[in-house]
Amino acid sequence: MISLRPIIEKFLGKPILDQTAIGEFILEIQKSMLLADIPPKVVFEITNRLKSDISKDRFPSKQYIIRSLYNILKEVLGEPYQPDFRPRKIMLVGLYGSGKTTTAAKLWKYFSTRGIPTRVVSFDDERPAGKEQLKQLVRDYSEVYNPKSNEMWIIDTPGKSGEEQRYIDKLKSIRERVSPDDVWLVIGADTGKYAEKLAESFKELGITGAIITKIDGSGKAGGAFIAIRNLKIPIVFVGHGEKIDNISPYNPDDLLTKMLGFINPSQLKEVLDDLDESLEFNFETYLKQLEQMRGRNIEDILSGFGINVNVEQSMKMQDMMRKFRAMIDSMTPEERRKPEIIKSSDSRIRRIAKGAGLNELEVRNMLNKFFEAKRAFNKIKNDKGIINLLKRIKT
Ligand SMILES: Nc1nc2c(ncn2[C@@H]2O[C@H](COP(=O)(O)OP(=O)(O)O)[C@@H](O)[C@H]2O)c(=O)[nH]1
Ligand SMILES: [Mg+2]
Repeated sequence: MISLRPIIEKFLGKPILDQTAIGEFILEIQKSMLLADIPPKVVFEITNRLKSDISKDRFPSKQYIIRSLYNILKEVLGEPYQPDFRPRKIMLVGLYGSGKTTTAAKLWKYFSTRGIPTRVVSFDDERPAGKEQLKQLVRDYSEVYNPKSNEMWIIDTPGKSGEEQRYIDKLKSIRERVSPDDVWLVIGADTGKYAEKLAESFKELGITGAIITKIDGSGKAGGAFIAIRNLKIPIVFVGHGEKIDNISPYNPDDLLTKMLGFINPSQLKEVLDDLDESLEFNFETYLKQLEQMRGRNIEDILSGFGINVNVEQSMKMQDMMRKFRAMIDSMTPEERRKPEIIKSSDSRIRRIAKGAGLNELEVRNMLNKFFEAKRAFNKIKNDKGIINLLKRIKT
């Protein structure tokens, strides 16, 4: 199963959130989704929506971006399935080997252990072994189908072998005999994005739901889910192992959790909230941001934030950044973490000025700019510390 967690962590670790960082994040998400066999059309829909969400906020924070991705994926993955326990006739169809017979047995177990009398019948006359397989797995195998019965029925069918149209016609004639309430398409997770084409080829049968099997063994599971969701076919159950109780009603939250690599949505929330708190504004975080800006053009970085500067302003900024660096280099680790202690100490200011090759007035001025930026930062609580500072240098 695809996990976007490494990409998200890398993104969260970026000291500066500019257009380059956002662009790189989106590109990596795209790449990872395409590799997980999510249909390209859907991948671009997701990232285009993300881009448009981001552009709605002039200064989007990392939290805002991750939450937006979370919400978009949640919408794409659709609603959880609430099993219907009224007696129904459920016909399973799907390719040979997709897991129909196994799923028939699993559904029998699922319903009968919940007190719903359930019978299983097989219309698979092409593979007599399939009937034997079922008889071994379920207690209530029925040799004959009784359309008038008031029980739940699970109807197994042959898989595709031979020519396409002959196969579909055969399923249609079974469908007529059975008159099912539901026709569920069983799809192996390894089908990935081809699940979409596959589902189209079964359309004539009036598919009312899809079951995705073998999600335990496929890196393409995300692709199959999203391809089916994209066709607006409800996903009803999910098979996650060879054992008879390895089946669960579809729950997009589980899937989302796996995709994002967090244990559950509330853990994701915790991670984001922690991040809010960890956004300390001090010279240590500053230094990290300065490191990231090294060798890059200030004008480019700022224009990514919608701030335009002229050559003169840009030179003034470069000069200030250089002085800030020299100042931070002359600070003790404690001073970097707690800039407040410098402000009230003439001897510290003197020492830092000397170490940085600046005069004391310059150090005081720069400290003032720093605290101004910090106040603004605390008000909006985003992570553009250094950008805030640059804005202040500009004027
Ligand atoms: N790992 C795993 N294997 C599965 C799952 N569902 C079915 N299988 C295996 O897939 C193979 C084909 O299953 P079967 O039910 O015979 O497919 P059918 O041809 O569609 O009836 C069997 O070896 C099953 O044990 C699943 O959810 N996980
Ligand atoms: Mg079978």
